[in-house]
Amino acid sequence: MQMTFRWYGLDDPVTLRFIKQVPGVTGIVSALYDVPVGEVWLKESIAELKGLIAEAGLQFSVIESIPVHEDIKLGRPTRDQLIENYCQSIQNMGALDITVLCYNFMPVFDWTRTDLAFRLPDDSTALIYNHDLLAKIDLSNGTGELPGWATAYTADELNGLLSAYREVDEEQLWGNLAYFLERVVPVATESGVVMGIHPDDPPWSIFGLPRIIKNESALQRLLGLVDSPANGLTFCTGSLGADPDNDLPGMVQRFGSQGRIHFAHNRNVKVTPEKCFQESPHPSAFGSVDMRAIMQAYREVGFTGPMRPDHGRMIWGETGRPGYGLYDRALGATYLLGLWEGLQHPENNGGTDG
Ligand SMILES: [Mn+2]
Repeated sequence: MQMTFRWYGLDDPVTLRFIKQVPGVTGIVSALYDVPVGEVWLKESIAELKGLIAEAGLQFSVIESIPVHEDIKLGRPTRDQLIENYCQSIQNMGALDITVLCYNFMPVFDWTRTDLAFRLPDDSTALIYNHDLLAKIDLSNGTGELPGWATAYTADELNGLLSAYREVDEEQLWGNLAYFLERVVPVATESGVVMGIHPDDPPWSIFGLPRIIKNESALQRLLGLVDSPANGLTFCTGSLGADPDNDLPGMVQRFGSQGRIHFAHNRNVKVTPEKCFQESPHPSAFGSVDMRAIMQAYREVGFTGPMRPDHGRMIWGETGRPGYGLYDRALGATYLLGLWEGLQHPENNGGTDG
């Protein structure tokens, strides 16, 4: 297992130098944030980012994410050119030996929350989600009321997308995902890249939009769309863990032993009443996710891929990008590495890898 950390580029208040100081973190998860969705990620631009990361003594381990254009998810005729561009981006990352690609297939919005800075009794702040409150958000004037998405879409763009998706049900979305993967996965395989789909966050429909990557049977179906090792998962315990019916350690066992988990996102959520949750500190005791059992499962399947602490709270007065401060994520990385070390099989003789 390689411990990694997400970094948002030169604008990120959490610098590569700070990340390098977190014990045991050797890999970076990043992306090009200035390429319009659908355009090719140029090899030179990816190489420049890789160079910055290498200068800091870190490895560019994962691209999270190359966004999938809405026209691909909607199955519009323009998708073929967009898929061709996507393939070119994959070839470019593969040529630079960046071998893990995280992506998602969520219509319009990926992660959604109802408060990005909910104050907890200890004065830290966390992201929370309340399904009833979300349902009350008015999108008729655009995304202004949706935390984290205020400027993402104008009213016209959003209305256009929402009405286009009214014609796409879950089965059609599955069909459009299959169409995409049938074309992209062979290119990934040739390029030495493995793909990991990120589950839907939260793992249920929002605003009437179809959502399909939400539980074990969906993940199994996804793997069967193109039965190739390059077609795999980003296993996010925070996203899947919002639904208490998901057996997370069992899923790590079953998908990990098939060699299909390519990237691990470890995050804890405290699931409050149905379809409500609050992001909590990484250790098992603070949320509904049994992190020890999950790490045990990763140990048992011999997981060798990248892992990262996922969102953290804001603590110690830190300000910055919600969920992506330095301190709580660093505590998360240290906790996960501690579990990993403690769960080492005695016959492994104390090595830190494997
Ligand atoms: Mn995640």
